[in-house]
Amino acid sequence: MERTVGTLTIPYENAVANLNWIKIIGVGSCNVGKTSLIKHFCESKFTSNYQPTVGVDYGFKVENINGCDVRVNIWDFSGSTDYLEVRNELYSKTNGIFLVFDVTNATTFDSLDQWLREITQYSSNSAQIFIVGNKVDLKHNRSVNQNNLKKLLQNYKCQYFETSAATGEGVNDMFKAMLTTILSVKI
Ligand SMILES: Nc1nc2c(ncn2[C@@H]2O[C@H](COP(=O)(O)OP(=O)(O)O)[C@@H](O)[C@H]2O)c(=O)[nH]1
Ligand SMILES: [Mg+2]
Repeated sequence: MERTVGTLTIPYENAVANLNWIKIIGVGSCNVGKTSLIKHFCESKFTSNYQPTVGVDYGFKVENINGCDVRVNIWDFSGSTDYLEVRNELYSKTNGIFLVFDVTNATTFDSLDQWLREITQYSSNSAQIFIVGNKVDLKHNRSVNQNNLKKLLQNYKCQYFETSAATGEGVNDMFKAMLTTILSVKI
């Protein structure tokens, strides 16, 4: 449709109202790949240079899920406990949380319990929680015990996804499943 530069064909309020706004946050220990997963989903990028997130990282994307346009706002919380106050603030009004561990680093898996306690304390009950085992491309270095993983998933009744931000394996599937679940609860 023709339009003059700087003007919208429909009022701004209507354009924005047509988009469902969704807030997703990524949590988990440092270095597990939260920023990389967001970058992959929002910008189809991957970098192997590690740049620790200071405080918070942000990405957004407009996605069409089952005929519904959604603007997804994704926040990457720093895994460092120094930023506890920032994280607690940002937990508010969250629709979905992806809790990431690194399948090659059992310590990051062991800390999931503590993260789940923090999540249940600070986020709203309606927030959908997904657990993500990232770095599955490093097949030979897997070190997380599968039985412990099964037990954790049974305890918390969360959906589980395996991803590689390096190859992209499972990344879009994970975010799309999150969005579909969030929309089905929201609408
Ligand atoms: N091999 C591999 N490396 C990854 C993957 N995801 C992230 N990384 C690397 O792990 C490091 C930490 O990633 P980053 O996204 O900054 O982690 P964050 O601290 O959780 O945000 C970086 O060097 C990434 O390149 C992955 O799926 N596979
Ligand atoms: Mg980060």
